[in-house]
Amino acid sequence: MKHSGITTLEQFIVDQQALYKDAKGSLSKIFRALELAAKIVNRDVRKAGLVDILGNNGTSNIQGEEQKKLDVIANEVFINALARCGEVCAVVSEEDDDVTWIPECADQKYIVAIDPLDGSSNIDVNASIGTIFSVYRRADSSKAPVLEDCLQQGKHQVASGYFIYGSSTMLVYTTGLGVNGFTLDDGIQEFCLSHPDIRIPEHGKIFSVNEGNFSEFPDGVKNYIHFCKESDKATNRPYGARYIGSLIADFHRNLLKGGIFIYPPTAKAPNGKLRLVYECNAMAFIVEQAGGKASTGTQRVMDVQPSELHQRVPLFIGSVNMVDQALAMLNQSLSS
Ligand code: P6P
Repeated sequence: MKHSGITTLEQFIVDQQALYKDAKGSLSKIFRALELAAKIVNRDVRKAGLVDILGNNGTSNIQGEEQKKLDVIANEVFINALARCGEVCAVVSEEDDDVTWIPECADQKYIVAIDPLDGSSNIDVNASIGTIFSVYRRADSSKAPVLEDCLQQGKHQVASGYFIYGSSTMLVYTTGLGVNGFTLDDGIQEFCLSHPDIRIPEHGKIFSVNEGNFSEFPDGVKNYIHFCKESDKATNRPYGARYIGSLIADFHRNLLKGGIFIYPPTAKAPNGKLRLVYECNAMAFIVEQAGGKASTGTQRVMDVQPSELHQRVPLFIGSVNMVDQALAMLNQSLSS
C-alpha cells in the first residue's frame, strides 16, 4: 500500500514513541495538548486585527512588562489544555508569578515550562511571534510536586520546542532524537512534517543583536560585533545583520540558515533579558540537538542550575563556530 507523502505530527509521535522502550504515551498526550492549544492561539493571532484582542490587557507580569490581551489569552489556553491532558502536575509560565499547580494531577510526573506568546510586543505590527515550551520529568512522583521540581537544569529536559505564528505556522521540537519541523496545513488543520532532521550550519553569515544597546555591551561583545562588520572576503564578512526583536523568529531563521543570536548583559539588564527556565533552556536543547551551541557567555546554558522561576541569563546561541568565536573574543577581553 503506497503511503501518502504526508506525515502528520500524530503519526510522527507514534513512530518516535516506538523508539522509547518505556513509552506509555504520556508525552504524546502532552504534545496533543500543546498542539491543540497552538491551533487555538494560531486562530486568535490570525484574526487579532479583526476583533478586539489586540492591545494591552491593562495588567503587567512579574517582569513588569505590559501584558497584551493575546498574552493572557494564550496563557489561559495553554494552561487549560495542559491541565486537561491529565499528564502534567505543574506549569511554569512567563505570564504567572508563581507555579500553576494542577492538584488533580499531583501524582503525575511531567512539568511544563512555557512562554505562551513570546515576542508579544510584535503582535500589533504583524511580525512573527510564537510559543516556547520545555517538558521536564520529576524523579519522584510519589509525592506532591514542589518548587525544586520546576527548577531543574536544562540538560534534564525531556522535550522542548516552539510554535512560530509567522508567514506559516510551524512547530519545531526535539525529544533528544534530533530536531524536526512541522508546518500547519490550514486546509486539514494538521501539523505535517516539512523539515525532517534539521541541522544548523556550523557557520553562518547572520548576526542578530539589538545594537541599540551597543554602548552598554561588554567590550568582548563590542569587539565581536566589530568583527562581524569587518570586510574580509576569505571569511565571508561582513555578515548580515538581522534582528526582528522576537526570539523565536530570530532563532528560527538562524537555525535554518546558520547564524548567531546574542542577548548580552547590559547596564539595564546585567543578566541579559531572556529567561532561563522557559526561553533559553528550550532553545538551547533544540540548537544542541541540531549541532549548534548555546552559552551564557560563561557556561553552557543547559548546565545552569536555576535558582528562581523567572531568572534571566545572557544568551549566545546558534552556529557552533560563530558562538565559539564570540566566546573567544568575550574571554579574551575579560583576560586582558
Ligand atoms: P529587545 C520579546 O519581548 C523578547 O522577550 C524576545 O522575544 C526578543 O528576542 C527580545 O525580547 C527583544 O528584546 O530588548 O531587543 O527589544
